[in-house]
Amino acid sequence: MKALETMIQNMFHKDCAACTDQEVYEALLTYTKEQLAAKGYHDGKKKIYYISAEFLIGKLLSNNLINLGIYDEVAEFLKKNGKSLAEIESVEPEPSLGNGGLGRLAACFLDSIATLGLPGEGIGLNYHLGLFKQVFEDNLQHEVPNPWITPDSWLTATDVTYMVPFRGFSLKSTMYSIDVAGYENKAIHLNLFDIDLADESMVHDGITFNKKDILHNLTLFLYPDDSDEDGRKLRVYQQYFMVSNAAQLILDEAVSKGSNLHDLADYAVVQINDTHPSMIIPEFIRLLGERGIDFDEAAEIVSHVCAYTNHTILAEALEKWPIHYLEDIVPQLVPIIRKLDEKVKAKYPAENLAIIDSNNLVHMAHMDIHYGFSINGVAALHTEILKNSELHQFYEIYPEKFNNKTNGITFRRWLMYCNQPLTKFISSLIGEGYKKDADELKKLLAYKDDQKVLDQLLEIKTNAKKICKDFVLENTGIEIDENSVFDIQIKRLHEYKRQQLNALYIIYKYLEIKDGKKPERPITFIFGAKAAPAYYIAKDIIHLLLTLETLIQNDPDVAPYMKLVMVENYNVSAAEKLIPACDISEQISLASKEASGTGNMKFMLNGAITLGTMDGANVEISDLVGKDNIYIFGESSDEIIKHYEKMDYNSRAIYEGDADIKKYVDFIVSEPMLKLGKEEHLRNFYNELLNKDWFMTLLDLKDYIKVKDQVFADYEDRNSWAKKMLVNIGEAGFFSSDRTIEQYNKDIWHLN
Ligand code: OAK
Repeated sequence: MKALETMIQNMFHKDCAACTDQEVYEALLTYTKEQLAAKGYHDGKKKIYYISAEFLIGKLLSNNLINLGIYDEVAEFLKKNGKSLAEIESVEPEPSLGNGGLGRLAACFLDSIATLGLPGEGIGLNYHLGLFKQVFEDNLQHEVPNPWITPDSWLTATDVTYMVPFRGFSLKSTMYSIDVAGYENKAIHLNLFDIDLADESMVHDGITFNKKDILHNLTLFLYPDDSDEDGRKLRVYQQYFMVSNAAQLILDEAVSKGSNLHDLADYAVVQINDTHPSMIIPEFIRLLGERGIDFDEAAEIVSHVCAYTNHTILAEALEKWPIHYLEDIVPQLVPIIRKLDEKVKAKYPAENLAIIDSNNLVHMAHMDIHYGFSINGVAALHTEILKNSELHQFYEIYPEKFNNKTNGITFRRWLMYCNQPLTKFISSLIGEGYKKDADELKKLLAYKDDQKVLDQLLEIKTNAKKICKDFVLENTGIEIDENSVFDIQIKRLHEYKRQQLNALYIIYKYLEIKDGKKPERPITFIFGAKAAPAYYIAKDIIHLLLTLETLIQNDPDVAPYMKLVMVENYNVSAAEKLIPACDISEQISLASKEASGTGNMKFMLNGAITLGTMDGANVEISDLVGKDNIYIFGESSDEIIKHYEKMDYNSRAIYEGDADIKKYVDFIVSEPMLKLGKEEHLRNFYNELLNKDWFMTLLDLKDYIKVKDQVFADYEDRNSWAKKMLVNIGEAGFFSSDRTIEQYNKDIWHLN
């Protein structure tokens, strides 16, 4: 640590012990960046370019130290100087470059690409104010900017710049680079493009700004509000800016390595992360045209370079842009897209295969499937649903393009960093091999009947709950009990994820306690979720949860037996605090709707037991751990798909036919709730449940209550619960993103 000591002296002319946490952080940042650069970067003839609108990378200091193998040494050095690494970390701002699963997956993938030594990089945008920061006021979500770029940050400006042409003007870009360290390996780059004139000062009243001022607003926010046309057009501007930069960079790199561009596929493979980057297909064709390659050949070349991942079957998330938007913004792409569409129509005239449909909407996913060589879903069930229903018409013509890549998570962040006591314990039992070969976690299964091991697992969990308790107190002001059961649902707020189902269980439990039926042990329900700013029902559900939080907290009959806490501004750092402490992992989406889920994997790895539907990767978790080690409820995806086909779901009939359900639903607009909450929001949601309930909350409510009560009962047999925990951890190896990336490479990318 001599070099670090010298660096601190040189930067601040004093010893580490005399520095502020901010100063130590800045020194560590510089030191770590130098260490990463000194290790070097993976390179090779062919490279994977992972293009994504989101990279939810989380704080980087500790992760980099772990991957560089110097975490313990640095922590020790700081301790000797009276500092704590944990406190220094709190100075680091969390980059707000993502929204949910797709963005966090991209971050885990970069970690694994670097760890496995594959030549690759991530390409995205440098949003100055991120998604948004969530603040609660009067039990409502408000959005404010989430600035994260400081003078000293992980971003390094490069001299790479391009011109990106739009109708009427061009924008100059600058590329910024973040190093992503491989675990005990070299690094790769995450390259983020930005405009030079971004003007944060135009933002007022929360996250409002002039959506037309593209020269200054282009890289302010991720997912700007698209409830009006200006917002939707801004998204198109962003997407084209991202992919035009990416395509120019990729072509330049290939040429610099000796490509004649006819052989581009020998130099580059592009993974299109959902449809936000889909315009890279026509953009490549345009740029290849400028470099002398005719249309048909360019289309052929691109078809060997681009692969597409689908992350959702929700219709509203499948992007379709009106062709006139593209004419207004990127007219140079329109003749190319029309030609691509004509080629398709000449061969496959069916409307549901068209790129441009009869309403003049451009279906981005359709373009990806026709002109990419691979399409994958992100969990086994999800891929089957794509093949058999959502994209069935494409599967019939291109069966060879379809493949599954079940998601994964990086164990460096989601175990070795966030749960160091558990990591040490696992290493003491089975050695360190699992850190590079996650399958070795299976060795833990040999300890299933080892009393001491089971006791220690429970103790590690209780200690994690104590740490989490401090975090929750600081975040919410509510004191929770580490001896209560921690039941956690953390994910974006969406009706299909059914936080409202959990809320109805909480109402049921509240009324039971009021009736004198107290739970064996207090329960702590923890939520964390942001709602998209223009998604009003999601915001009503947040209001419902926060109102219930207050109601319970204020009720002396109930508060000793249960608590509800909703963490404000849920993000990666919060997840790192909550996941190690979880007993029950809530994965309760309406079957068929959650493409995979990755929180489910993080919880499992940290010894939580899943309570879920047979949806997304829950199905694979269930297959691995067996039915004694998971709690499944609700109708199957086949049954749900049939309800949608037959349109036979009627929530009001369920409500009217079941006095209990009626009681819980009515409670939402009962006197005690209306006294604390806002009638407009509570009624809005109540009416939604009764008149629509598009994601079938009431369908599964009774079964959910029954199974969840069983979970709480089983929790009391501490020994058998500890066994379940051990099995879950032992079987989690399959969900390492190293496995996922190996499969992408073997089946799609074919890098050396
Ligand atoms: C975000 C924007 C558009 C389309 C999809 C998303 C998204 O985040 N999808 C999520 O991707 C995760 C990673 O594959 C999955 O685990 C989640 O199930 C899915 O909702």
